[in-house]
Amino acid sequence: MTDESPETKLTLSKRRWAEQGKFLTGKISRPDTNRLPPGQHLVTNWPVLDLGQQPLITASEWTLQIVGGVENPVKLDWDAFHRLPQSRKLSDIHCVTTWSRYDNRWQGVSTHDLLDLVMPRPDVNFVMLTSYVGYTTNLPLADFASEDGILATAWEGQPLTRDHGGPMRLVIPHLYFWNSAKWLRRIEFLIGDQAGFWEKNGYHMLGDPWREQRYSND
Ligand SMILES: Nc1nc2c(c(=O)[nH]1)N[C@H]1C(S)=C(S)[C@@H](COP(=O)(O)O)O[C@H]1N2
Ligand SMILES: [Mo]
Repeated sequence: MTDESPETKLTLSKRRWAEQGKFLTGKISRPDTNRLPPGQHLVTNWPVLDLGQQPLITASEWTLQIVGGVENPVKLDWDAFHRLPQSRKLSDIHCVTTWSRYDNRWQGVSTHDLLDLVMPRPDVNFVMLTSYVGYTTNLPLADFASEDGILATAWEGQPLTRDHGGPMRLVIPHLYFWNSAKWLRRIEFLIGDQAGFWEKNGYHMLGDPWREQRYSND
């Protein structure tokens, strides 16, 4: 038989993503030297920081919506999210208010595996994250795709507590922690950068702790 089986749009998209995705993911990870970024001090507790409103979202009402420039936009409920590959990551937290916390054990879905599911289009280069209660934060797609990036549902073997963003939060450990949206509900894939909540209010558009990118004019 010389007849080619018809390729579905999704198959073609997956092939293209496989080509493009390998250039995107895994390039950014924490440095081996200077583990503590400049101007930071270590804490052993885990402070709670947010704008004060901590939404109560049960697993049964929780959803994660993926929108914007992707081949496969999805809305995942709790069960669908847990059918995705589950990963573990070990990473440090660096908050712009100068505390850092080493060796946090996370479980959840790696941002890499989420990208493999939704397949951003080739021209997408930024993401906007939106939480329940409206908090937003923006970051480059390449940083979202870092090998340490995880959509975390557990910390130190326990379900993520409500005050730390449970049932699910983002963790992008190589950027200041304001980029790691708690109670994450929506990820939008964008062409071009847009400012999220703190980025509109004076924080840096990226927030690299090793370059002390705290404020927008730094
Ligand atoms: N939804 C939401 N996510 C958020 C915030 C927030 O106010 N709302 N604050 C950010 C900031 S500035 C920090 S330092 C971390 C704090 O996370 P923690 O309370 O688990 O330490 O959450 C980030 N994610
Ligand atoms: Mo922060």
